Amino acid sequence: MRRYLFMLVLASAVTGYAQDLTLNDLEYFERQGVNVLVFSNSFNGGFNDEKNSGIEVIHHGVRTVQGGAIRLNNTPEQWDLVPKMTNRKVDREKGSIEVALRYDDYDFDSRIVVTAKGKAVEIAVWLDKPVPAKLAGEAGLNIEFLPSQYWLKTYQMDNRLGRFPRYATSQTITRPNSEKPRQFKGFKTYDDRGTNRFVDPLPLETGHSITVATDAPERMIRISSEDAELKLYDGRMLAQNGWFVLRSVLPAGKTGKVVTWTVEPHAIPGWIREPNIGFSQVGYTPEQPKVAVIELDKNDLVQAGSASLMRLNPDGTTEEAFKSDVISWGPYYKYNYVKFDFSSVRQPGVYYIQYGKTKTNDFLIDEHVYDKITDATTDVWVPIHMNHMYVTEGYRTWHGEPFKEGYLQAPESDHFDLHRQGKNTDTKYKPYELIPGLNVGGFFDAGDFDIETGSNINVVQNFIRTWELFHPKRDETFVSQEQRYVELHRPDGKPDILQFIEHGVLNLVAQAEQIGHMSSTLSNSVLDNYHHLGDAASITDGLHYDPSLKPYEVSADGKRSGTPDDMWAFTNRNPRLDLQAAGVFTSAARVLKGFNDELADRAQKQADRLRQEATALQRGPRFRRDRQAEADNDWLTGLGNVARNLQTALDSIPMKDEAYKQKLRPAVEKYNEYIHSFDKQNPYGVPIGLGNWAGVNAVLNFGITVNYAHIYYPDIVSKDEVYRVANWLYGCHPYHNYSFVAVVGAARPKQVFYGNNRADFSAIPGNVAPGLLFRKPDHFENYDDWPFLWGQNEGTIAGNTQYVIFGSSLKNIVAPK
Ligand SMILES: [Ca+2]
Ligand SMILES: [Ca+2]
Ligand SMILES: [Ca+2]
Repeated sequence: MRRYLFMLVLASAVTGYAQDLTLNDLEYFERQGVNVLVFSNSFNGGFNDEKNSGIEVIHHGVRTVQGGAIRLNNTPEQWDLVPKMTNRKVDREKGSIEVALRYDDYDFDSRIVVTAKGKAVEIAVWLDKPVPAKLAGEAGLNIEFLPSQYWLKTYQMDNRLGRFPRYATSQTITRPNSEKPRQFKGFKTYDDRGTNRFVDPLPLETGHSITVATDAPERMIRISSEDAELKLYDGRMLAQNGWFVLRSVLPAGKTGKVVTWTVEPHAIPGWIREPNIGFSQVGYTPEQPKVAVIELDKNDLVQAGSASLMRLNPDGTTEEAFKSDVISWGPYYKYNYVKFDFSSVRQPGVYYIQYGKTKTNDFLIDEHVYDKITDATTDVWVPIHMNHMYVTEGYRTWHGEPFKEGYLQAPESDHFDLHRQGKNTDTKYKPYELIPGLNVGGFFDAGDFDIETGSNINVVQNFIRTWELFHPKRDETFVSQEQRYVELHRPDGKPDILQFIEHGVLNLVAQAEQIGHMSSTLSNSVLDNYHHLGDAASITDGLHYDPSLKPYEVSADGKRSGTPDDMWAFTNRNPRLDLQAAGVFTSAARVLKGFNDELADRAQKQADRLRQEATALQRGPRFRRDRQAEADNDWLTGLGNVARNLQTALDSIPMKDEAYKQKLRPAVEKYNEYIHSFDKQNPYGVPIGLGNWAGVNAVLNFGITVNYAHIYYPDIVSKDEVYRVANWLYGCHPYHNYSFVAVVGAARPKQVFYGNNRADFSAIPGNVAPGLLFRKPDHFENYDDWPFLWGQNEGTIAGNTQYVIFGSSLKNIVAPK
């Protein structure tokens, strides 16, 4: 061992510092082409993907390996237990990072020490006490490989060759549930169909040394262990979002250094990431500013001082339309940025950008480029997300009518989708009792199928705002509430937006009428149908749950079953939510008058009642503090307040007089400062979020406010500003330059999204991705070959209808009617 180390030291001395992995200032191991992160991002449990944490490798710019940690399953799923990091220690002298991990549920502690050893890292597991008996044979050192970057590539385990399978087709066994480590909060991700056994994958390969991607230098990694057996698994056997897992089970009864791996990610000598030329895939109008942002590897020493705009002529020739020096913006996190301004080119045509050897795909300069930006969202994405309807398009049925059995009163419970039902139901219903009339209207939340009441309120609000300001009369959707039937691309003589408002209000009013107030959510009762992928109508069996029947048993009349799959209504009263609903009911009553008078009256009636009751409730001591906070909030002074509240103020302009509009001017001037502050914060000029849900909602809110501010105050907020968010959405952003809106974008929209068809590596047209997920300490990411991380790829009903407002307002500004 000592000799081996000596040789490594000698080798690194010969080949030079830059060739070895070293611990950098941001506390990760780095060499050109390889970053090894050790718990820069830690596990959270439950709702989080848990494919974003532990020991991770960013390999030639792509995060292809994560999940390095002590885990309790061969192929952990989202709700399997995760270790809590109780300590993290960086030792610069030794070039190591040590983390202490703990499973409270099993009183189980371990330590992982990762040490740079030349081009490799050593990962060592230390135990001060042996693995608890209950976890012997279950606890192991795991690491996970991104399937879309490894499938169809070869591997070699010891001397045996294999190929990572494109689809999960390995083997499994079943084991008694009693042997399964507990899942998060005691939830169960699987329905065992009464067998009392869980499925456990068998390894694809077993040995002591593996090289993955022997046929792809940019993905090749060698991992070996002398003291432990390596087992390779396919996590997709249990869950479509599973990764390939390499694992060594910790030995029972031992303490000290119990497992040691040597991990060497191959680096392509002198590798430099290809420049990412950010530009709007939708294209540009002749008059608008046109600035591409070029993202450069820090080792890329500005290979070209200039960039060119090339025009594709209709006779098949290509010519340089414009050339100019690029202008340095500077560093932002791990990359450097330069800008290429070709605003002076106004001639309509087909163009591409060339920077050094990098060429973009083509795009248009034309005054009509924004004409169709909302059509996919309003014609396809939104109607597909209409709940309680059969939805069809051409030859395809998107889903049958979901949840025919209706919704039960939720019992006291803690919920996997961040909801809670207290001991009191706050209703006249007993736990598990059917609340009639709720299976009508409403929109699926996102990639899941629940009705989030807050989001559904937002949807109706967003459509009302769109309608009242822009009156889009587009009719491409047939909606029959009577038949519970929706058909895409079949006009029915009614504006789709009004039908969407009606559909949202139908569910919200039913909640107010049947429950007496707003429910926080209508959601799944069991985790094993919450992660449903496929037709929404098959999530539940459509039969009323009858606990007197045995599970899976159906009553003689065929109307009831013993399967507890019915959805639940979470009914704890929240006066703030009731007030929000009352606000939207008042606006809806105004908009629906003459379209659906009966529903308009019902909405108004509930608005009045809810407002009165909620206001009375808020006088109670429970809510005194909120009221005080609101009163204290001097809501349109200071940059922060203006940024937060200007939109609400702008929304009421149509109802107010000229004096109000004048009074608002200083706030709009402040907002204009806020807009320009982003030019200094990052090279893209928009607010960029760093949370575990990438920031598209904040970006869209910003875009909407900029647009409205320009509409009402064009002398303060200039027209040039309204393109900031469009550029970002349609391709001018870090990591890649694809449009974040599914199918929208000239040549290269994103191709995979986290929608309910994500297992098909597909998208529902018009979906808007959350965007760039930030991984600490310095990495932005948006996978376009792996849909399953909701933080970067899931579109939501609130976000996508926000996009409709943004797009409608942009179209209106660019091409006023
Ligand atoms: Ca949800
Ligand atoms: Ca219609
Ligand atoms: Ca049922």
